[in-house]
Amino acid sequence: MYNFILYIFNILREMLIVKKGFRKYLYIAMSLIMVFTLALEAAPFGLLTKVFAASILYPQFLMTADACSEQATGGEIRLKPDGIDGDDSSFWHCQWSPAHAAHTPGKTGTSGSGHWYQVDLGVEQEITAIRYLPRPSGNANGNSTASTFYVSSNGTSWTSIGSVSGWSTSATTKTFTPSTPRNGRYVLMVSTSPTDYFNVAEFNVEVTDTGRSVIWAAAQAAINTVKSVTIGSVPKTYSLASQNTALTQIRARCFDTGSNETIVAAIELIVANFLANPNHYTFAQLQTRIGNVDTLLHSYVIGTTDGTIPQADYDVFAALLSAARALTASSAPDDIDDMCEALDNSISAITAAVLIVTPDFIDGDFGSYDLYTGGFNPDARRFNNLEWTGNTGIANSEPNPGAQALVFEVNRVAPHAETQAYESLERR
Ligand SMILES: [Ca+2]
Repeated sequence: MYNFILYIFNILREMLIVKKGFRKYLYIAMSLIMVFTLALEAAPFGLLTKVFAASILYPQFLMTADACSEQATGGEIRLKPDGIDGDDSSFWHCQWSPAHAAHTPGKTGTSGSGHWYQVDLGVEQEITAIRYLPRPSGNANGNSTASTFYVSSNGTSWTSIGSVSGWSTSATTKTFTPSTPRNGRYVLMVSTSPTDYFNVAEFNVEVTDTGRSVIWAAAQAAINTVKSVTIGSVPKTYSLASQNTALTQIRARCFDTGSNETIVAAIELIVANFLANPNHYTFAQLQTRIGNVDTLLHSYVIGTTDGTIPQADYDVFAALLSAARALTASSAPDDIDDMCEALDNSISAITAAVLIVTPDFIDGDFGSYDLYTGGFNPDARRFNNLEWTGNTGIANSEPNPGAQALVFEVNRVAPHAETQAYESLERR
């Protein structure tokens, strides 16, 4: 950018090559300016390059936030990280309930008083601007209209880089630009008006672009991937601890020195390692499941009558148990996961395989009954009023409500065209 401007400037100067009168003095003046600008740009200053260097938004995921207080209890929780989460609708707010001990606490190391919000960039940057977005419209309590900005290299010694006043309370982003870019790792905003409250929906810092955007973009994509998994304790989910470890590692790589390619590769490796290690069942959990299924299966007799399990079904479950017992503690974690899931599924499958040859409501035993958990027993609908005698609360001649949760016993009294003979009812 700087060289291009200088190039254009030189062309214009050469166009004034006729050296007499006003043009002569203009030529001399432009030549002097060129010499001056070249001197400014000469090593080690490079001042013009800095002036023309592009600013870039510093990633919020590399920041940590601190503040004078936060609203951490009650119906509305407004925490410090809410100001750097990229979400305009969430916001940090100084504590208001119970009332803040001192509503103008000030910031140690700065003059004056006022609620404050600060971010740690993790590493020193050349700060070119600070953006402040107050809480969403509808309630402007604590929307700062005047404030002073500071930078620090250590978080304790602060240097003022300017103040603003007269900002509107509207829920729009305001930008503070220091007179010159300022170096700092910590950026502090002390609100001086209003004095009762302060909030921050989004706090952003613009810095001089030093060519790290490729790394930041890769890190952001990596963070999105790591955050996209399901957190839990069962297989194919990931532990919260491993997710947090991966996120910490990704952020740490962003501060590494080295080529962009090397750092991006390291970030991608972190993601790959994280994804390759979801939760697994332990071998002990497999053993427990084997014991449970074995006990259940052998609680039934192999047979063809009520309450028995057919030989073919038994063989299937016995084969599953045999395969499960063949696994060892050093078997592939995925194999142990799959077997645990298969054993879990077999619990309901074994129960379903147990024979019910005679429905309870036609077994001649009034002490047994069918329970349909769906709200009514569909088999009860198969009998018309006259045929229904199962419910002890309904006399033979009274209408059948038609939707029974319990069917105790059904006795056929008279045929009906729409009635299916109970003898032909299939086992459910
Ligand atoms: Ca927010």
